Amino acid sequence: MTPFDTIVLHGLQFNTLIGILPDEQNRPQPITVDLDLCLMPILSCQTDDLDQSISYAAIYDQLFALITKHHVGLVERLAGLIASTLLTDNPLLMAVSVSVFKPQAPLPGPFAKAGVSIYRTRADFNLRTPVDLSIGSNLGDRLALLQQAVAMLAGHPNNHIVATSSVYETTPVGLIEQPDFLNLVVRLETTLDPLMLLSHCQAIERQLGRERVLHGGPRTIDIDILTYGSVQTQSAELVLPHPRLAERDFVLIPRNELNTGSIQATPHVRFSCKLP
Ligand code: PH2
Ligand code: MG
Ligand code: MG
Repeated sequence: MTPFDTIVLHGLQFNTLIGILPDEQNRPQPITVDLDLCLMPILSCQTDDLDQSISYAAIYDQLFALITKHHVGLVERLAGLIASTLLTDNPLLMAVSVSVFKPQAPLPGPFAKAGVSIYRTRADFNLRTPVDLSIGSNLGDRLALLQQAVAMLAGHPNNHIVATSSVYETTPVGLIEQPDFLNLVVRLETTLDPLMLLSHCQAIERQLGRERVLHGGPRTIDIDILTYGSVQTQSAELVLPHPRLAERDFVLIPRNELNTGSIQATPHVRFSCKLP
């Protein structure tokens, strides 16, 4: 099952120059385009705010501009161009299926449909999204664990680390009868979609000995996605932006350091140092 919600635009009709036969070079012909636009789910779908979705009228305009501007030979090339343009111009679009049909394709006999169908993700076009992650540790060699987590994030071919905050020692928030944490915020660019990134973070947590015993209890490593571009999503797996982002000094202060370059002090945040 796809993890995405899909906006469907099927049977869009245009007239354009397309084809590789001499006959097709000067005579525009009809094409039909089907689009399935994959977005991160908003569980409740409880908003009329178009900022959280994609306007299909805007998509139509982008498609129209592209199809009337470019004269390509193969339907494959047109489908690829549509996929890359839509993914580039719409940061909330995680993946797209594009089908292009030529109802008047030059075939020797009758046919129902002739065309191509492709599925492409942001990673296919190396489109990077800025992401902030919060990492915390309060069991074991905390600093070494933070370092390893950052190295493992950087080791993924689809991730590029942009900046890391200082490491802060913080008093526990929530369950207070546990050791102090070391926390930092990592800013990266990724071509993974949010759920793939979440899986990668969870794989790192497992490899660094994370055991889920007590909810909110001590942990060797905890990696939380704070923001993924401007994406908003709510599902059983993932809520973005992180719902407690704005309440927690151990997130706000390192994140503020990345945004402003300066370090604030509060009672919850005791000392800071750079990752070795
Ligand atoms: N993580 C929690 C709960 N409380 N407190 C601090 N200081 N640092 C954390 O990373 C932290 C916490 C749940 O993930
Ligand atoms: Mg957490
Ligand atoms: Mg977590």
